[in-house]
Amino acid sequence: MAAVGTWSFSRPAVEKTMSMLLAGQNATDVVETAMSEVEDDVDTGRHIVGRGGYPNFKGVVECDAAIMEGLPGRFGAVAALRGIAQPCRVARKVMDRSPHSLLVGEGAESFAQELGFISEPNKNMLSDHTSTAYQEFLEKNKSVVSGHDTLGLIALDLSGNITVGVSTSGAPFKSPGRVGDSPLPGCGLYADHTVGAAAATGDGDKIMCYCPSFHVVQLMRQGSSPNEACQAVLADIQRRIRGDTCFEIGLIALNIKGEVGAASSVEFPYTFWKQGMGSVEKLVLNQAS
Ligand code: SD4
Repeated sequence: MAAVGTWSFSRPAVEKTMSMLLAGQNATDVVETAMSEVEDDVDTGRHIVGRGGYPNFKGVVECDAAIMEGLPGRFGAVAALRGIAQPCRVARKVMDRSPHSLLVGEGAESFAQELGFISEPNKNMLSDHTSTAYQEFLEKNKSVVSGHDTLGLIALDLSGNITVGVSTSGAPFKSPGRVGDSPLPGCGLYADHTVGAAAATGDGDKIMCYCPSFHVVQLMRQGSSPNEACQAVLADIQRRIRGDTCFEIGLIALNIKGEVGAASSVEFPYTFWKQGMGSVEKLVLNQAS
């Protein structure tokens, strides 16, 4: 059993994952529950996940989320979803209950409503912080918020099942309808039950051009450790952009032996737990000295 999550704000999700895995729950239930708690809490998501995420340039919160099990064909995602505080739960329903894999916008919202999700007015999706930031954005006519974040979470359960989930409100003050890397399989996340799983965070408009999560899992399949795989994928991106400053990207990976790895182009805290550890540990890559 093991779990890893992106950024410091994944700690409560990884702690929840730890306690649910120790109670014998399966990886998919654990990822869905742990992610949705962060999504619904305006304080733990760094204003970039679910309720309390930054809105688009028209002031409307639009979320992307996805979940992928290691078993073939087990993927569900939503994109540009409005009014639903826990998009990861809708992504799970897409995986389990829809003949499709990715639903967007109004169609995703209608699907959620049909399954009993309550669609909330946009004002309930904003927090005091994001309302103020949006007013500043309107007044200055430019974004006063920098950086990109996604909650990514990978869990490996007692039976060896591995599941990865991601959730984000996307780039702050983005164009309405903009979709990032997070809900795209192979880009924001990927899992294979014979190998392991990976997730990405950062500038999704760039990340989606490189399919880094699939690439990490492929390298692990060929024998790389999670850390070697993440580092090799980042090095490959850096080689392909030929010396330009690398866009913001962070990668996490977990293999089915419970080994963890990460790589990033920026300072990147992530949190990790493995069976035998008493508590969740925070690790930081590229920490500024
Ligand atoms: C995205 N990778 O939508 C995600 C999260 C993000 O600013 O970068 N938010 O591009």
